[in-house]
Amino acid sequence: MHKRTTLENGFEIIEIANAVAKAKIAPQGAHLYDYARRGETPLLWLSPTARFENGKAIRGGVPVCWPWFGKDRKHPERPQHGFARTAMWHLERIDEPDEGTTIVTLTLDHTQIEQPWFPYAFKATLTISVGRNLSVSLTTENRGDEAFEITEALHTYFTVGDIGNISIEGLENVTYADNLEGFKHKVSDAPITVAGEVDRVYLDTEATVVIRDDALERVVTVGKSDSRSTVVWNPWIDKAAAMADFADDGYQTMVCIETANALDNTVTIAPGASHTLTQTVS
Ligand code: TA6
Repeated sequence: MHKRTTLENGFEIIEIANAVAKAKIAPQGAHLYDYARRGETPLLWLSPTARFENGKAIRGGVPVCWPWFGKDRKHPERPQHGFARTAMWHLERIDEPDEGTTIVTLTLDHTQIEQPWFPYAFKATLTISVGRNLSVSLTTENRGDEAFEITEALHTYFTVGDIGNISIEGLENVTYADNLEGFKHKVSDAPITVAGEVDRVYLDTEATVVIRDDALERVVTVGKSDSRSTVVWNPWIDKAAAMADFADDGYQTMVCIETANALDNTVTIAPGASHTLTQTVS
């Protein structure tokens, strides 16, 4: 089952429900912002103060950072994390191959959006598979006659029971750029625990990440393909308080594990070629 709704302010949402799970997606940004298996605590975190307004990225779920990740240091005037997450994507199709699987496909191409930053012929496709597991794929096609370079992230916000009671495994001994210290490179041989602001881009890693959530008594596995970077972020107290759409205490029940190609891990796409980044959560 799926239903399209327009909120009073004109913001569109798509609600998905099948035998095993439910989800909500905004065509703006192809933004999956709610997913839960039936009867379970939602997998994705959504700020209670998130805004559902045209032109504003929803604070939570899976923002699509594309065709660049983060701040563009060469062009500081550009929107952070690219323009895809506030663009209106086209709902291409919804397939229900079986009673427990719903596949939603949305597209954004260069003819659908006026923007001065990425002067190429492109088509981006986001495919969301809602079932017992959640899979999100972002495909970039180069439809022009010159190569272009992107960075990207599926900037996924995960719900946790208590940020002080989780450990994140899989990135031990992987070099990361610490955004809290000018992207200085560091490494640790221990699972990640969070007791303050964390903002790290782990580089040159294809590793599966596991969030061990003792409070919710669950283990969330984040697998990926064609992704060389994994971003781990928690804003902690001050940064959470500084964001109007991020509930002040929201940092206590979320962590971002982002499947990405970021910083040094850029992706060059030749004319006529395509590249697909996939995050699979179970
Ligand atoms: O992914 C981590 C990060 O780059 C942080 O530095 C922080 O800026 C976060 O993304 C959220 O960015 P946003 O533009 O969504 O507020």
